[in-house]
Amino acid sequence: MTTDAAGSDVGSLAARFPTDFRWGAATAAYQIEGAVHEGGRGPSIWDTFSHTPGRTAGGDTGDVAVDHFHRWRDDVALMADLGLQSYRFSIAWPRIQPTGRGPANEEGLDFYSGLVDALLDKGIRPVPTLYHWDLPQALEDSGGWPERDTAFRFADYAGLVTERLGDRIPLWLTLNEPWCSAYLGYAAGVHAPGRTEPTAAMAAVHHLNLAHALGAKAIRAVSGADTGIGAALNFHLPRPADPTDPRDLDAVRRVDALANRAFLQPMMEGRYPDDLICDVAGVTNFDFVRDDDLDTLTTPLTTLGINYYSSCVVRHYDGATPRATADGHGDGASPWVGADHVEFPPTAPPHTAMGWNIDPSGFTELLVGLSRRYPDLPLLVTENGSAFHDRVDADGRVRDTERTDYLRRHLGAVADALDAGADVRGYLVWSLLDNFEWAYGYDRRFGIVRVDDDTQERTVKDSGRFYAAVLAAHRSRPGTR
Ligand code: IFM
Repeated sequence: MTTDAAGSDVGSLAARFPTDFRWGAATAAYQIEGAVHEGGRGPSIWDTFSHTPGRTAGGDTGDVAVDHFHRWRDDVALMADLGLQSYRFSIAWPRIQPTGRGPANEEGLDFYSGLVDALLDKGIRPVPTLYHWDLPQALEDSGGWPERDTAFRFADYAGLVTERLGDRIPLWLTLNEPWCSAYLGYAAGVHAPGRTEPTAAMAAVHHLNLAHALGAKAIRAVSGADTGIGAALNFHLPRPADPTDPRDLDAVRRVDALANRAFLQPMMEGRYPDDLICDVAGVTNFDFVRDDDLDTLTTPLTTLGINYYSSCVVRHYDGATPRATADGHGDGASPWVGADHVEFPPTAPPHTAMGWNIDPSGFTELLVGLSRRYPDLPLLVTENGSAFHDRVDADGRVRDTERTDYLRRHLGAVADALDAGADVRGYLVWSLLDNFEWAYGYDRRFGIVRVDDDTQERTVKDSGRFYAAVLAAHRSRPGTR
C-alpha cells in the first residue's frame, strides 16, 4: 500500500480514478514568466495596472514574477519529476503580437514552441490557454473587450499561434475565466484594466464569448475540424442563505445567470439566458449582439474546462444595512451587474488565505450537475487549489498540511463525481508554482511548489509530494496509460 507523508492511503484514492484519467498542473503567463521587456513582448493591461499605484498589494508586479521565462527548462524537469501528464500554461498575447495586431513576433512563438517540444520530450501533454487576462495594452487603448473589434483581433492571434504550434497541440483552451475579465476588469475595477463601467462590462461579456467562438473557428481553419477546443470557466456555486425564502432563491438564480450561464449558454446553445437579459435591462439592452452573432457563438466544444475553488452563500439585500461583501472582491464597485438586491453573507469556516470557504461537496455537485446538463461534453478540471500562508521549517521542508488536506478532499470530490456518473477526464491542480496572484501580489501562495521570493529557488511542498504520490499510485495501476 502506498502512503503519503501524513500516512494516508493514496493508493485507495488513486484507485478511484479510471486508468485513462490524466493528471497535471496549471499556470498562467503573467503570473509566472516575468521578463516583460524581453523577447519582443509588448505591454499588457496587467503591466499598466500593476504599475499604477494602489492597484496591487504592496505595489507588486509581474515584471519578474517567478522568472519562468528563464527557468522554464528546469520547471519542465520538475514537472516530470512530479509525474505530471499534462501541463496547462497560457500564451502571452503581447509576446506574439506586441500591439495586439499585425504579424507574429517570431521570438515569442519560438519561446512557446520550445516549451511545447520540451514538454512532449518528457511525455507531458501541453494544454495552452490563449487568453489568461494579459490583453495587449494597445487594444485596451482602442477600447478593450467592450469594443467588438477586440474579438476579431483575438481570432487573428489564435490563427497565428495555431499555425506555429497546432501540429503539437491536442487541446486548446481559448479563454480563462471570462467572468473575471469582464466583471472584475470592467465593472468592479479590481482587475486590469480597472474600469468601473457596468454597461461596458456586459459588452465585454459578449465580445469575450464572440472571441471564444471566432478563435475556435480560426484554430480549426488551421488544424482541422476535429481539433480539441475548450474554455476554462470559473463556475460559481451560489447557495441560498435561506432555502425557504424565495427572495434568496432568486438571488441564487441571478448570480448563476451572471456568473455561469452568461458564458455557458452562448457557448453551448448560442443564446443568452432570457432571465439574464431581464436582470440587466437597466444597464444594457444587448444592442452589442449583432444578427449573425448567435449563430457564430455555438462552435462545438470538445471539452469544458472547470475552475473550482469554493462555493458562496447569497441572499436578498434589502438596502437597510451596509451590504455584506464577503465574496472576496472588496467593498468597492460590484462585479455583480444588475444585482443590486443581492448580497454575499460570510460563509462558514474553514477558509483559505483568500477568505474562500472550503466546500468539496460543492465541487462534486458542480461536476455532476454539468455532466447531467451536457451529457455529451467531457469535463476537465482546469484549475482547483488553495492559498495558504506557508512556513519553511528549519529543515527546509514546507509542511503545508492545510493545502494537502484541501487537495485530498477535492480529489475525493472528483472521485465522488465520477462515481455519480460525471464524465471528468482529468485534473489540473492550481498551481504548479507560487506566483503573482493578481491584485493580491505575491502574498497569496497557491503553489504545490514553493518559490523563494529572493532566490527563486523551487522546493516541492508536502502537498506536491502528496500529489506526486497519488499520481505514482495511479500510474502503477494495470492498464494506466
Ligand atoms: O490565480 C488565479 C488564476 O489566474 C485564475 N483562477 C483563479 C486563480 C486563483 O485566484
